[in-house]
Amino acid sequence: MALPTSDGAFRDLFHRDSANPILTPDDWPYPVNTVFNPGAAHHAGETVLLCRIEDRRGMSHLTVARSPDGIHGWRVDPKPLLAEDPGDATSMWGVEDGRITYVPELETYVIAYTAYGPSGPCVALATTEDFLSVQKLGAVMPPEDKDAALLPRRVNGEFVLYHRPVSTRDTTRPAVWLSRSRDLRHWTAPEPVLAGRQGPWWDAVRVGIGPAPIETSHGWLGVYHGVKQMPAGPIYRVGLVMFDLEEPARVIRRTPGWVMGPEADYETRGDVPNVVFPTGMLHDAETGSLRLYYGAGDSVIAMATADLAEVVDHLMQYG
Ligand code: BMA
Repeated sequence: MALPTSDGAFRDLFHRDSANPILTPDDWPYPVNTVFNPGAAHHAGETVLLCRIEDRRGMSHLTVARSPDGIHGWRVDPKPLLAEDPGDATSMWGVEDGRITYVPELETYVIAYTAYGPSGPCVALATTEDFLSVQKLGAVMPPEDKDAALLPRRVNGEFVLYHRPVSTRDTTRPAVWLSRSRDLRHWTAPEPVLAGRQGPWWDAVRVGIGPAPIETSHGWLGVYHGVKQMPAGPIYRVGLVMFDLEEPARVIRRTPGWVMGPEADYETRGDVPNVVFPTGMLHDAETGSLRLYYGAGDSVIAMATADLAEVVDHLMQYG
């Protein structure tokens, strides 16, 4: 449902698929608690989702699901692609929220995920060519840091990783920063990119990057989550941002309002009610459509489509 306003900020750009939720715990070949926050990729003519599963101990792992059209006919792997490592302090409590980027230069997919251990969540990377096996690069940012996504190519000779460190001075308002690297292993000190707005704003409490941003002629199109704290709990919604193509730390456009928020019943209930948490975005160059994959209520996976040109037009009206 659109909520029209004078500035168009709430325009209905994203359309929920009628098959939503497209993946739930009932689709899993083994017992799980919840299925959410998937990374997305085109691979071998199919859509691959790298789904976060919370098991019945409370720990998370990442498992692959494949579908011919990205909506129906999912085939779920019988075991995880990435899981907790009891011998590794950074991931002994599991792995969460993998965002996938295909990097043509490396001819590989890079998975940026949250490794979780006693020191807190931190950003880790792994690569895969086939979604059957992975090469782990391990933790690349110290805790507490999460919500990382890599750009698909170097900018001025360096790979660029958005991530969300928590400052020890202001632990209540985590924000998006970025780091740069020539080899995906050694990263520069974080540079601030995007902070929550203050007071009553829908994204005042925290913001984090969603899926890996997509390159457009106007800039890098990013989707982010923003949180508002209500007496009944937090509300996670979705906003749009455009980063400068040559200077991806520079925000050139940002929607004032959210473009998607929890409305459907599968978004307003669940283990964490009122959460729409986008982690996968695929662009179909032939049709110009975008598919946004997201966790709903931290319990199931849903998808919404949009038209890339419409999304960019909408975003470009805001300074
Ligand atoms: C964030 C992350 C996500 C989760 C979201 C809503 O901080 O932990 O994994 O989906 O909160 O609970």
